[in-house]
Amino acid sequence: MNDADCIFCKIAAGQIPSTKIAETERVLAFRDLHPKAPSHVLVIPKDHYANATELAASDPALAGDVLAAAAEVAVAEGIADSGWRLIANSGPDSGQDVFHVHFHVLGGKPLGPMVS
Ligand code: DGP
Repeated sequence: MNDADCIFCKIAAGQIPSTKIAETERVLAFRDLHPKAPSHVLVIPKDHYANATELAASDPALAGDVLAAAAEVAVAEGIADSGWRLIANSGPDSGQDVFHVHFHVLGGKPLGPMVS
């Protein structure tokens, strides 16, 4: 599955450059263009799903692969022990900007409380 107008589909296909951290057949991790923490990596399924709701309903095994990849990224980034945050903005109220499901892996400093 692929959406011709989707920027993360283009990154997954190598049509737009990104700084890759990890890659499997179905999952890609790459640095966020506008990092909000010393370590800020986006983990995506290469297939196009609009948000976490759609991914979990359509392919829960792939959702698990994405979660496992996020944890591996945290280890690779050296933030697994100090602590890290996993965020998937999903839908209008969340402030989601890119409508290809992505999980933010954030860490490398005390992150403070979650926003309400
Ligand atoms: P969200 O608000 O949860 O949809 O976050 C989208 C994130 O995607 C945001 O932190 C910036 C990042 N982003 C947007 N366009 C690009 C891009 O072309 N390359 C990379 N590496 N990150 C991008």
